[in-house]
Amino acid sequence: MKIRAARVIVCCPARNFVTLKIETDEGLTGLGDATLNGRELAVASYLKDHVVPCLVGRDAHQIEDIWQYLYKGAYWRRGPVTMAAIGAVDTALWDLKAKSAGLPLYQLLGGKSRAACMVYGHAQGRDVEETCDAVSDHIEQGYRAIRAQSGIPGIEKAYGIAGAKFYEPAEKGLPGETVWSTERYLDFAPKLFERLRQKFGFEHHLLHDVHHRLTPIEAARLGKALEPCRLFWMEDPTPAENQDAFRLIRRHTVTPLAVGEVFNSIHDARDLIESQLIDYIRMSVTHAGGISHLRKVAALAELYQVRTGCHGATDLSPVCMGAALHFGISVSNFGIQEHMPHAPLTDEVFPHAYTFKRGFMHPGEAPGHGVEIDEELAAKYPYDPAYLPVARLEDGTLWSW
Ligand code: KDG
Ligand code: MG
Repeated sequence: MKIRAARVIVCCPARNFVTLKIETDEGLTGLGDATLNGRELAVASYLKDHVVPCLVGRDAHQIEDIWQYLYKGAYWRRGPVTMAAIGAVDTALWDLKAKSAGLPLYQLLGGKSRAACMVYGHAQGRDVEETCDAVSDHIEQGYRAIRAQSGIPGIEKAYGIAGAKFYEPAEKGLPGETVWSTERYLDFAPKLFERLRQKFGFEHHLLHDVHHRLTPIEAARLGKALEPCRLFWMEDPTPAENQDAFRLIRRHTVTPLAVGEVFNSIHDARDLIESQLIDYIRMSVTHAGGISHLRKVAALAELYQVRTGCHGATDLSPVCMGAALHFGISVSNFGIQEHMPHAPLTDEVFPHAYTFKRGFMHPGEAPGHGVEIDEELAAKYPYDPAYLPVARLEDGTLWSW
């Protein structure tokens, strides 16, 4: 099965996506997601200008060799742009291999380890009571696990609170600015979860994303304060470039920790996993070099009882979600999968076999990863530049968004 051609499709059906389509001499096509929010064209160029010319003519079955060729062969290793590009090739090749075998991808990954993947939804509100309503709405939809984010008194545009129904942090034009106050947040967050537990009890899992904004000692304080609320996880409490920060956080709290949505290599996660400083690893198929590399991360994590909790925000395309669900249903140490439903237009452009039912998702039984692209429809929605916002402290200091 030789690679005949490969094309990069950039489109904006409700938001920007970069998709790689590989075609074989047997007439099969495979898809990979290469979307890097706010930096889409960098990956598109990396693929178009540097990767596609090296793919044509290769045996599409040689997934591991092609991965190593693109990784080691480039000399310049790692980084979000490189790894998203390699991830798209890898995902498209797994899609092709499974299609050529006539099997859903999870069968090639060892078969099912569970009936379906538990997912968590996003409940958000402008204040505590609106967030309570959103949690209640998710419970009605059958979610077993819910991430809760709320507007914070005195903070304009708090992280995780979108005006629209379909959460989308990237905005048209130059990066928007938001204001952050750690003091106001730390005062507020425990009250939010106390209220949620008081109202809904302990039947459902509650999750929370700190989005890289605290210092290690502040994160330790928050984790400790949230212990009575028994969170499923506290996500990205500090920026994870400093992995030692997690030693300090761990010394003070038993609130489970989830990290890794901005990681792109097993080397980013190795110390955190081997030193048992985290409980969930959140790397995605798209940003972490595809299914092949993510399986290696999961295998390392399995040794330490660290479970997966793949990033699944709307900026990861349905192609990523399809691949993530095949990965999730097959891997032994699956923990949970993030689920932010895409806008209906996104779903129309990317028809897919995966389904959601009462808090669980299933990848479906279609051969491959089960996600396709309607190119004619996609062409009606050309790339529309958008940036993620930045955050500043109240005195103007630039902070982690
Ligand atoms: O593009 C950035 C988003 O994917 C990110 O802000 C979402 O933190 C996020 C999450 O946990 O889904
Ligand atoms: Mg996050």
